[in-house]
Amino acid sequence: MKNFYAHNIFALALAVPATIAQQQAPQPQQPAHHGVPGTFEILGKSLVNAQQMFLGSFDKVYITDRAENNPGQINGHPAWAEEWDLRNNDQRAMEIVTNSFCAGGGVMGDGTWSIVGGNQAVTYGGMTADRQDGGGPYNDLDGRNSVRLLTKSPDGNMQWTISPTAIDQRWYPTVETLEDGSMIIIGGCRTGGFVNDPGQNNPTYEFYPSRGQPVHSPVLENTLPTNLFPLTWLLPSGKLLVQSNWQTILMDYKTQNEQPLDDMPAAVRTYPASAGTIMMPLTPTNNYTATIMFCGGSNVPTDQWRAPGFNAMETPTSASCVQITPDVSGRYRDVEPLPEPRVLTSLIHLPDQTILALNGARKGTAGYGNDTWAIGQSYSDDPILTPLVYDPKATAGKQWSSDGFSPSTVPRMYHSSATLLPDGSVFISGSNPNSDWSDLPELKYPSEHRTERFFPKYYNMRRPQPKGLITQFSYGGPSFDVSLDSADLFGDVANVVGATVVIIKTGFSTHAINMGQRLLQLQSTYTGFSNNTALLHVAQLPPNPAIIAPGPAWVFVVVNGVPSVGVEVMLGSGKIETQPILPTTTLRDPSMVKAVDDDVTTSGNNGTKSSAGVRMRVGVDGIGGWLCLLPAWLVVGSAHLLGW
Ligand SMILES: [Cu+2]
Repeated sequence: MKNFYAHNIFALALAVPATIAQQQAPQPQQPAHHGVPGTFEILGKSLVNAQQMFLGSFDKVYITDRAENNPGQINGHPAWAEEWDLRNNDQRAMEIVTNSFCAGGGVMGDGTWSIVGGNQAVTYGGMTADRQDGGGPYNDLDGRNSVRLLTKSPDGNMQWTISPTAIDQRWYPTVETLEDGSMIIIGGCRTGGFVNDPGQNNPTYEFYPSRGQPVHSPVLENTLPTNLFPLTWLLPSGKLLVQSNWQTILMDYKTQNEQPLDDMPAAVRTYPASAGTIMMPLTPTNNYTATIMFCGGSNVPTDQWRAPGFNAMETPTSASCVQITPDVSGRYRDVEPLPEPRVLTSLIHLPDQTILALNGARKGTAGYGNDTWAIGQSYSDDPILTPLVYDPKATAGKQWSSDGFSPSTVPRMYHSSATLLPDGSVFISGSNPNSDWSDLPELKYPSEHRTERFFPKYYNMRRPQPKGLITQFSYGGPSFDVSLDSADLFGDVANVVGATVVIIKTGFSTHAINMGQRLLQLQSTYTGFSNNTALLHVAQLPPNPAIIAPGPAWVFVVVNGVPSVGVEVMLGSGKIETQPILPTTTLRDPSMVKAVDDDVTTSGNNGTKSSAGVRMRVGVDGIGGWLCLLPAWLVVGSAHLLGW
C-alpha cells in the first residue's frame, strides 16, 4: 500500500503548476536574543543616523541616512548607509553614492528593496555642494532622480546600486507597492525645505519599473505646503487612499482619476505634522476591508506654516485618533484618542494584532532650523519615552496602554525610525534634528546613534514552534496544515481555537511612516486532538493582490497572544508581473477530536471526504495517527470559490 500511495502522490505532484508548489519552511525556533519584556535595551551605536530603516532579511537591518558627517566611514568619506547584523550587532558601512536625504522606499514583488529620491549633493551643514557629480567632503551625487536597489554583490554581501532608470526629481516622495509588485512613487519637491512651495512642488506620480512620463495629481497640486510624503495606501479595491494636508482622496491610478473623500478632522497628519499612521489588520472577520488610522499630528492652518511668525514650539499637537474605511465610506470617525498629544510617532504592527506606538514628542513638529525658538536646531521638544500599545479589542478607555512598559532613555524625534524584527521585538534607531551630524555637548538633542530593541510583553514566553509553514504564498490556491504540539498550545488544546496565522510586511521606516507596512491574518480553522496537539488548516492569501501586495513578508503563528518567531516568506510569484490568481479552497470545519483515529474518516483541508483522498503519515509529535493531509490542489475541481 505504501508504494501505491507514494506513486500516486508523485504522479499528482507532477500535475501541480510551479506557481503553487508548497515548499516547507524551516521550523521556527526560540528567539536567539534575550530581553526583558516591557523594556528597551541599547544594542550599540549605529555608524550612520537611522533616517530610514528596514528589515531586509532574518538577521539584517539596513539603515540609510542623508549625506552628512557620520562617524561611519566608507571609501574615504563619511558613510550614509550601513548594514546591521542582528546576530552580533556587527555593522558594515555601505556606499550608496547619491544623497538619500528624506528619501522614500519600499520592496518590490521580486524581493528587491529600494530607496527612492533624495536631495542634491551637499557639503557641511547640509548646504548645497558646488558640484553635483561627486567630490567635496561627502563625495555624494545628486540623489533626487535616484532609484537605489539593494542587490547582491559578487562577494556575497548586499550592496546598493543605482538603477539606470532615473525618476523625476523627488525629495520626500512616498512609495507604495502595487498589485503587480511594481512601485508607485508619489509626490515630493525638487529642492527641499521645511515645507513645500509652488516653485518646487512635484505634484505627480510615476512608477518603477517605469510606465512612462509622470502623471499630474490634483490633490498634490492643491495641498501645499504640507503635501510632502503624502500618506498613501493601496486598498483592496485597487485604488489608493492618498491623504495630504487636510484633503483625502481615492486615487485610481489606472484611470488617472481622483475622488474626494472627507477632509481630515482635528489635525494635519502629513509631514511635518507627522502623525502616526497605519493600516489596521486585515482579517477574515473584517472580510479584508482596509481601515486606516491616523493618530496625533499638529493643528496648523494651511496659511500658518510659511507665515513669518510661525513657531513650531507653539503649534498645538493633537491627541486625536481617527479611522477611515475608504472602500466603504469616505467618512472619518473618531476612535479612542492618544493619552496625550504627540507628533513624530511610529506605529508598528505586532504579531498579536496590537499596535505599538513609540518615538515622538509632545511639542513641536518635524524639521529643524536656526530659529530663535528652536531647541538647538530641533523643531520638536519634550520627547515621549514610554511606548504605548493600542488594542482595539480592549474596553473603551483602555485601548491605549503603557502598562508594564518602562521608558527608553533615548529621545527619538525627527529622523528616527523603528521596525518589527522576526523575533517580535522592535528595533529603534535615529533622531537627528540637526542640519549636519553633531554631538556637541551643548546640544540638547545631538545626532543620536544609540540603537535599541524594545521587547513586547510576549517576548520571553515560550514561543510556538509550528511545523508545516510554507515559504511561498499564492493568491488563492491550496490550503496547508500547520501542526502545533502540546508545548506550542501551552498544554491545552483549547488554545488552538484562538490561534492565528498572520503575515506581516514590516515596511520601510522613515519620518514616522512605515511605508508598505501591513498585517494580514490568514483564514484558518483547526482540528484539535485529545492529546493536546492540533492542526491549523490555513488558507493561502485572499485571491486579490491589492489586499497585500506581492513581495517578501513574515509569517507568524500566534497562540494565546504569543507569536512564533517569524519565518521569511514570499507573497506571490516572486516576480514583478500580473500575479496568478488561483481558485480558493474551503477550509474544513473546525473540530475537536476526542480520539486521534477519529480524524481519519475525513480528509483534506477543504472538507472533502476521504474517498478522494490519499493518506500519509506526518511527523507530528504526539498525534501518532494517520492523518490525511491531502492538499487541496488534488480536488481543486471541486473547490468552492470564496466570495472575496
Ligand atoms: Cu527628513
